[in-house]
Amino acid sequence: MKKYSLIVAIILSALYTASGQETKAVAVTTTTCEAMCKANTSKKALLLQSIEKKSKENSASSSDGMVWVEGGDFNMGTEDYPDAKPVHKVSVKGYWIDEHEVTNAQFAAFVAATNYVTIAERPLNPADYPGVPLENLVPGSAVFVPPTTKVSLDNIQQWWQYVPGASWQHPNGPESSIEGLENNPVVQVSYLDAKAYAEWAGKRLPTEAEWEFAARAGRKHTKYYWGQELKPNGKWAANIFQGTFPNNNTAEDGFSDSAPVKSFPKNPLGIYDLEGNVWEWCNDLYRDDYYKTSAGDNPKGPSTSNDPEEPGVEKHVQRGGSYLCSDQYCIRYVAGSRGKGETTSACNHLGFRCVKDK
Ligand SMILES: [Ca+2]
Ligand SMILES: [Ca+2]
Repeated sequence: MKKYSLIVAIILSALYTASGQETKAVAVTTTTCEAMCKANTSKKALLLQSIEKKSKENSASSSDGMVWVEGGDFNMGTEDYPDAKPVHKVSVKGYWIDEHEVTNAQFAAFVAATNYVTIAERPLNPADYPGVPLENLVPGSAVFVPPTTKVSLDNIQQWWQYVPGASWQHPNGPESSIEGLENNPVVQVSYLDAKAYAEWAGKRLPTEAEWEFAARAGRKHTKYYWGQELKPNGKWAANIFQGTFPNNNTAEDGFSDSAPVKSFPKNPLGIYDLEGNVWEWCNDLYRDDYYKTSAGDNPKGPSTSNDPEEPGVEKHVQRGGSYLCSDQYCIRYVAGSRGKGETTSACNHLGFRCVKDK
């Protein structure tokens, strides 16, 4: 299982960093991680049971939490980003979509039912990490660790670290937990993990077109899905980043991390948090030039992936931006804009939601 080359770069750079949290991050060996994991086993089992119980209670007291989206035509994309143009006419068939991002409680129910192990929790294959000493190949994932001072925005390794032991149950590293976060979106899930959940739930991941159609919700084209203003009527419309990225998150919208789903207003279709909160995997492979040749009728993505920034790395589309996006940086909550990520990689601001056919 080859992880995102960013993660490889982070591991390698941490090896050669003499100070700070990066060194600490890779200093956790397999042995200590195993000991730590074993010590936490019973606590984990209890937590999973409790989360699964809450999930059952939630699903019993509501509908299945999906919204019907009537099919139709729309103009997809934006001229503001090279990989999101041209704006082109697309039609989609009707479909059901989760009204909110998949939560920790929902993912816990999946894991409890199937014993599924996410990619971030699996051993790393040394063949995928030439030059990295075996003791550093510890299961983990990418975690946002803000620098303490303002930094230039040209090197993401200043705020992304590979943290051994980070996983969906420990989103920010082994010391963190999802206890009390049952209704927050699950994170640290790769595309393959999200797909496995969707199949178990009798659903599927949305196509990129379905995701954008739901986000536009029949509204006229404006800069943001919610309108032309970043902060309509003085209120934040989605969980994004305020302050100075990446070191000073003022959390003016109430959340410096993910928010419980449905914390912000729903869109006209009754769907929550498409923009912001956590990035969402789509089923489509990512190509930067796909919109130039995309089919207009229910497009399902290209047959091959290509990201000129990382040729040869298979990526899938992500949409909506996250609690780490601001108008200063990332800004991919802007209507029609696109994101992408390596198929087996995860991080702590990336989740998903599902759709279902009629
Ligand atoms: Ca926020
Ligand atoms: Ca979202």
